[in-house]
This record gives sequence, structure tokens and C-alpha cells, in this order.
Amino acid sequence: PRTVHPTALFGIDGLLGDEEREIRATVRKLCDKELRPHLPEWFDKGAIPARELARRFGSIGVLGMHLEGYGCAGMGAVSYGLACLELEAADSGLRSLVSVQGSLAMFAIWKHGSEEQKRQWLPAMARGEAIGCFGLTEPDFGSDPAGMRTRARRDGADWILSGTKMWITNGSVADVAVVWARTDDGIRGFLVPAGTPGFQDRDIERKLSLRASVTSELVLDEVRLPADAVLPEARGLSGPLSCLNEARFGIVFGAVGAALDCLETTLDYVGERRVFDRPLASYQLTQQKLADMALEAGKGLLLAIHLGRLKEAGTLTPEQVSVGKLNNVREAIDIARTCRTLLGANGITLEYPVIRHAANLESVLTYEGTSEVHSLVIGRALTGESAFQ
Ligand code: TGC
Ligand code: FAD
Repeated sequence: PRTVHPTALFGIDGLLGDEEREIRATVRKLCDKELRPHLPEWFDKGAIPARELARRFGSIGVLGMHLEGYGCAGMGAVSYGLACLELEAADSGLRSLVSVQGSLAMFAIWKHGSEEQKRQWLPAMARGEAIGCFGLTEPDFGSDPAGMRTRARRDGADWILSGTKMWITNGSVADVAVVWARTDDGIRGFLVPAGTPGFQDRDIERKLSLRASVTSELVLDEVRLPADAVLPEARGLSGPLSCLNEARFGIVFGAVGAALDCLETTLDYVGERRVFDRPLASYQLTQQKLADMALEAGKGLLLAIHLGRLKEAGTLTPEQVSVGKLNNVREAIDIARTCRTLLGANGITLEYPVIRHAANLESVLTYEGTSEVHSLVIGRALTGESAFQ
């Protein structure tokens, strides 16, 4: 009998325009030909060629692709989401590189920067010739960034920054760090070029998740910056949180990509693998797992596309992004673990992408707002009561 792809069960392609299908195909081709073959080794070694990857992603226009002007492609939210989906189908670390570059560092400059800052950084970042990172989290303040200790004070016209940022994606490969710090005027963002005296980075080693991604600690020890290093348009916590909405939106799609890659791998596997003299695919227990996973992946993708259409219409709210991030990452991790059971012992090796996705998704569940934080955001929206404190 004829088989259908899980997304075809939901008629997903009919919801997409030509440009959206094209960008999806372009990113998928790049991943299949140039990236997927290297991922087991990059993950195993815990090292990626970040500079080359950034240039390659820049060459197909995915860095800051949803931003207008300054060398950015100005594409729709669904196109951007589908690019994230394909990247994360390869590895969450690749989607992270692109998310942090386009949705956190570039978006912060694009939304909150001066004209000079935009001209200086955005075109080079869109080409992948300059890499950015986004420093919000600190060793003692992750879910509650309002408590941050990093401080910026004035010294004449200059700014002096001191503090430590932790778990910063692209930290040690970045040419510019967007660093959020407390000032007498509330939380503000600063552009800190790599190599500024007093600014140091240290990679976080021995990660068992997101190994194909650079994660660093940033130490700022009395770093002196000129007056124009501050992002003029961002004041208060809403500055960094507005950037997080963008990156979280990409994860809503990306998580489905990781889930679909696990599911496709597993569908092939259960067709080939024979147990007790019959294909694993022919057992009812297997089919129930496959059906449940296809339902959740398809529903997640429908939700992602719906949120993308709201974003394109300009009505998407942060609570709706929380709905997508919480649901799709939670379901993706569940799918990855169930696929792992169907692969048996083979499922624990890097010969198949499943355990790599499952391990990566542990980070995705935690970063960009933990699942608990998003539950509380939704709970606050439903009840009007804040349960954060
Ligand atoms: P709260 O009182 O709720 O809000 C303070 C101010 O911020 C505004 N706001 C938002 N603005 C835009 N977008 C949002 N999503 C916003 N949420 C809140 C709010 O209106 C208010 O503005 P104003 O003008 O009235 O002052 O703040 P709170 O201190 O109670 O905290 C709320 C909470 C817990 C939801 C927030 O702190 C939070 O989201 N925490 C999680 C932190 C987080 O997600 N960190 C991520 C760091 S970056 C990262 O992980 C990158 S991973 C790499 C990759 O993406 O691949
Ligand atoms: P904590 O905030 O200490 O949370 C610990 C536990 O307590 C969690 O389960 C949490 O949900 C729970 N909790 C917290 N508050 C409450 C509450 N009010 N009620 C109930 N439970 C609660 N950050 C950046 O700024 N930039 C980056 O580029 C970046 N990249 C990252 C890359 C990786 C691989 C990882 C793992 C993290 C990255 N982060 C980055 C940091 C990430 O955003 C934080 O880890 C995340 O926000 C959670 O903070 P935390 O780890 O300090 O956990």
C-alpha cells in the first residue's frame, strides 16, 4: 500500500505559498548535502566550524531573513519558521546558531539600535561575516533576568561594564556581544566588540546536550565602552524580552523539525527491522506509537503555521508564543524518546539522529524560557494572577 509522509496526513503543503516551499527546499538541500553528513562527528567532538557555517547560512540569506533592510531578506514569518524547522531537523545546534544571530543579536540591533549601529553591524551579520551573541542570562539569574547583577555606570561620556553572563550561545566566536546590564536608568543593552579590554570568554565544556553549538561564559571586568555603545531605543526588561519573542517563535517551528526527523528515521527503521519474524512496522503497538507521534507533530506544525500567520498579520502576542514554545518542545521531546524506544539499542548511538535530537531538546526545553516559565506565562494570562514570585 501507498505510504504518506506525516505532514501530508495534515495537508500541510496546501497551507504554504511558493516562496515558503522554496525556502524550505533550499534549506533542506543545504542541510542534506553539506551538514547532515558531518553532524554525528561535530556532536561527538563537541566542535563545529561556526565561522564557515555562518558564512554559508549568510550566502543563502537565512541570517536575519525576517528583518527588513540593511541587507536582510525581509521574508515572512512562516518562511523564517520553515527555515528553522529544516535547520533543527538537522540539529538544534544549527538552528541555535541562526536563531541567536538573526532573532536575538541582529533583531536587538535592528529594533533597538541607532542608524549607525544598524549600518555598522547588520549587513555584515546578514552575510555571516560578523557573528553576534546575546548575553542576558547570568550564573544566578536565568528565568528571572530582572535580578541581573551586571552593571553599567557612566564615567564622563563613557560606560563601564562589569559582570558575568553565562550559557551564551556563539559567545566565544562572536565579533559583537549584545550585553544587557543594569544602569541608573533601568536595564539597557550594550554592543561590546570582541577584544575590548576587560572582556573575556570561556567555553562551557562537557555538555551532553547541544554539543554541535558553542556555549560560553562572558566575563566583563570594568570594560570601558564609548557613549554610542548603548542601544538607544531599549529601556527596561521589555528590551531583551522583545528579542526573546522572535527567537521563541523560531523554536516553535524548529522543535517540529527535530520531531519530524526522528519520526522519518523511525518510519524507515520499523519498515526494515524484523522482530519475531515480522516487520516491526506491522505490530499494533508500533502503529499506535507512530500514529500518536504523527498526530502530535502535525498538530504542532499546524499551530506553528497559525502563529506564523498571526505574526505576519502583526497580532501575535507573547502569550501565544509561549503556547507554541511550551507545546511544541514538550511534544518533540516526547516524540524523540518514543522513537528511541522503537530503534531499540540502535537508538542509543550516533548512527541515527534520534538520541542526538533527544539530548538537544533537553536544552531547548530550558532555554528561551523554561517550560515552567511558559506554563506560568499562560497561567497568568488565563487567571490574571502572577505565580512567578
Ligand atoms: P514582567 O513584569 O512580566 O515584565 C517586565 C516588562 O517586560 C515586558 N514583557 C515583555 N515584553 C516583550 N515581550 C515579552 N515576552 C514580554 N514579557 C514581559 C512587560 O510588559 C514589562 O514591561 P514594562 O514596560 O511594563 O516594564 O517581568 P517579570 O520580571 O515578572 O518576568 C517575566 C518572565 C519570567 C516571563 C520573564 O522574565 C522571562 O521570560 N524569563 C525567562 C528568561 C528567558 O527566556 N531567557 C532566555 C535567555 S536567551 C536564550 O536562552 C537563548 S538560547 C539560544 C537559542 O535561542 O537558540
Ligand atoms: P533557573 O532559572 O535556575 O531554573 C531552574 C528550575 O527552576 C527550572 O526548572 C525552572 O523552570 C524553575 N523555575 C524558575 N523560576 C520558577 C518559578 N517562578 N516557579 C517555578 N519554577 C521555577 N541565555 C542567554 O542569555 N543567551 C544565550 O545565548 C543562551 N544560550 C543558551 C544555550 C544553552 C545550551 C543553554 C542550556 C542555555 C542558554 N541560555 C542562554 C540560558 C537559558 O536561557 C537559561 O538556562 C534559562 O533561561 C533558565 O535559566 P537557568 O538555567 O538559570 O534555570
